Amino acid sequence: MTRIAHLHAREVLDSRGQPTIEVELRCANGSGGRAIVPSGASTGKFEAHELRDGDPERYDGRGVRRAIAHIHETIAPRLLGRDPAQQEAIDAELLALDPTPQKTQLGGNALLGVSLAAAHAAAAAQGCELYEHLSQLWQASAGEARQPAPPTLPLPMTNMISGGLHAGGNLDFQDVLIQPVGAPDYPTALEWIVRVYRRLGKLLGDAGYEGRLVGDEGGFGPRLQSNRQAIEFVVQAIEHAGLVPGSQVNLALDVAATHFFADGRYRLASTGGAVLSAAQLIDQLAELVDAFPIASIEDPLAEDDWEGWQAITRRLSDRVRLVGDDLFTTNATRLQRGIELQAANAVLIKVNQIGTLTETFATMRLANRAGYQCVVSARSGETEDSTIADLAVATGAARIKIGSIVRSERLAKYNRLLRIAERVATPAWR
Ligand code: 2PG
Ligand code: MG
Repeated sequence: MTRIAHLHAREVLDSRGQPTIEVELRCANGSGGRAIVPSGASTGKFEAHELRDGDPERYDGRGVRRAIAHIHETIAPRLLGRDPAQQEAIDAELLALDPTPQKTQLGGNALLGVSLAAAHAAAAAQGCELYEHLSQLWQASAGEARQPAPPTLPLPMTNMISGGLHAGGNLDFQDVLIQPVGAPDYPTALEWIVRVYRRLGKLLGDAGYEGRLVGDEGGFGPRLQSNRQAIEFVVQAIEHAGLVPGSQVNLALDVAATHFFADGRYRLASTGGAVLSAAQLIDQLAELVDAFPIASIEDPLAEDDWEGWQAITRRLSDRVRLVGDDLFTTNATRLQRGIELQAANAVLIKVNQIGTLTETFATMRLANRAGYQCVVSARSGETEDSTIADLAVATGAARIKIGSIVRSERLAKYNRLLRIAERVATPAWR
């Protein structure tokens, strides 16, 4: 066992050139750990609060010096001398320091940086890989009631075409993604993804669309006619890659419907400005599921539209994973409500939506108990930090969503999984 001797936070930049927090934690035995906090663009309103300075003189008000001051002045004095491996105790201390529901006092970003850095430091102190340490924590957190799954490699769901708030184009849906479900192992899955991505770029270019400009997560951002056309291009790219759409590589959508929902209606720009009720949007999505090998739809409806969520779950849950992102915001209380209402059948897991590792585990445990699939996800604003790769492995999560396979903040995670795959070979999807 060792003790936390020093806690230091600094401002660094994320993949959009926005400031974020890096926390570095040093232990008495000389080991240490470091973590960087990600940041979303299409955020849900129930997410943990991202504390920004609001000073227009620096980074247009998006600096994070106040949150960093909270780490140095309020959090550090309470954590010095503690064992970094005591994750639950550390996170409980963080929550005691900021008991507000959305971590508005100290900032969810301040709490998360410290929570994750502690895990990194604890792994280093034990001389083990981060996923091994996280696996120990995960197993312990499950108690005796249920033996949690051993570490596995998650199936990547990878962004091919970007729309919504992540790209400058005209598509309403935020992502059209692929899932290489027929791949025998993670390295093969990754090669298939890259192959499809390359074929897609060529197809878009040949058709006169921009086949190289990419959105925030590296997916192509062409100005297409419709969401449907984006899906058609991706199916064609799978075929051109010599793979079978459906059995080898299927599709997933992140509709991110919250961002085009206003006054009880869904307002689609790319289909001639159609204004739809929830029932009409569900009809359109069901048509797409009938026409294409779509296996997963994230945020098909808005974050407050519980009735719409219930309706789509009744209609499609036997064929499609319905993933709650803005709906649940990795929050166990909201997920519990979803389980009771039978809304969705999968949950997106983003550590910065909730703010501590312990709370993330709690949400994932609840999901596992209720048979909801866990999809560990990056944010659109990311960095070289690859913690979520280890988290997905440690918890045996079914899927990981990192964005596309270009841009190094994404590849930090894909490449981390390649390293882990040398030691943990079992794919979560087979
Ligand atoms: C999402 C994420 C990642 P953001 O909606 O699932 O793709 O986007 O980080 O902007 O919320
Ligand atoms: Mg989403």
